[in-house]
Amino acid sequence: MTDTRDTEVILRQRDITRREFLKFCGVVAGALGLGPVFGPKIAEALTGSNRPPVLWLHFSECTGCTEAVLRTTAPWFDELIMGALSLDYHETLMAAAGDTVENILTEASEQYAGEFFCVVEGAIPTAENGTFGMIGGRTMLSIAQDICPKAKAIIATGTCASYGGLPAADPNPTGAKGIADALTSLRVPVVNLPGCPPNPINFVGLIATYLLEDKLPELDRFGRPVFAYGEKVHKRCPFKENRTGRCLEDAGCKGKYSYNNCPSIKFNEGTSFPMQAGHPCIGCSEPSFWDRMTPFYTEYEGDFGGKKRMKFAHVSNDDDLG
Ligand code: FSX
Ligand code: F3S
Repeated sequence: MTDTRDTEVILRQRDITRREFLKFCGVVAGALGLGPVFGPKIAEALTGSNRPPVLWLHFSECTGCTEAVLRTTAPWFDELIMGALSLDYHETLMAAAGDTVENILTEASEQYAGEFFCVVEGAIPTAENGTFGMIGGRTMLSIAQDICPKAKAIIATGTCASYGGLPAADPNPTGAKGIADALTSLRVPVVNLPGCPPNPINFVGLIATYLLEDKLPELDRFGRPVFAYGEKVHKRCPFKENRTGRCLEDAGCKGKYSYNNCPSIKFNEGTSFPMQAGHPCIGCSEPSFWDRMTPFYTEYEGDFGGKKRMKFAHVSNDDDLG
C-alpha cells in the first residue's frame, strides 16, 4: 500500500507538476460529465490511501487494452492508474512466472474475496469446455469461473471482454464470449468498458467514481457507464460541429450507430481520435461490431475507377444498433 506522499514522489520523479496533474484530473472530471471544479476532488481520490485491490486477468485478446494504458504519451499515466489501485495480479506486468504466479492469483482471490475488483481483458473461449484457451494447464473458462464470482465487481475492459470482440467474430469456432455471457450464473456486477482498445481515461473515470462515491456508475442496457457511452459518436463529430472537412459517412463511418465519448476526450492526451484523423469510426465499442459493422469501408463511385458504391452490409440509417 502507498499513501498520498508516494504519489507526490512519483509525480516529482516523472517531472510532472501539480498543475499538470490537476489538468489531467480536469479531463477525467470532464469525461465524467463534471465541471472542472471537480478536478481537485478527483486528484484527491486518485492519490488517497483508499486503494481497492485489483486482480487483472488476461484471456483471448491482443493485449491492446493494457498497451493503451501503458503506452500513452504521458509516461506517468500508467503509474498513476496503477498507483490508485492495489494491483495484486497482472500477468503482463508481473516479473514472476509459473507456479508462483498461479499461487498469487489463488491466494489473493481468497484473501480479498468480496473486496477486489476483477479486471477482465479478452474474451472467454467456451466451446469444447473452453479448451481453445489455456493458461498454465487450466482453461480460461475455468479460471474465470473460479476467480470472478469471488470479486466485488468485474470491470470488463475492451470489447473482447465486454461482448466477445474480434475473437467472437463469425464463425467464432472457439465459442468466444464476453465475461457476462460466458458466466451466465454470475451474481457479481459487471461494468463493460468496450472499445478496441477502450479509452484509458474512462477506466480512470470509473475508478475515480468508485473512490469518490463508493458505488459503481449508472450503466446503459449494454452494461456501459452512461458517463462515457451515453451519446452517439456522431453527435460530436468534428465535421458536423465545425462544418469543416468532409463527412466520412460515405466512406463507411459508423458514428451514427456507435456510443462512445471519443470525440470529447480523444486519445493520447486529447490529441485526436479516428474521425479527426480522417478515418471512419468502425463502431469498435458496440456489441458484435466485427459482424455488424463490417464492411468497415464503403467504396466510392465515380472518381475512383467507376466502382459501384457498396452499401453497408448490416447497417442502415434506420437501424439504431445502440
Ligand atoms: Fe480486444 Fe484488448 Fe481490441 Fe485488443 O486486450 S478490445 S482485440 S485492442 O486488446 O481485448
Ligand atoms: Fe472506436 Fe469509433 Fe471511437 S472506432 S475509438 S468508437 S470513433
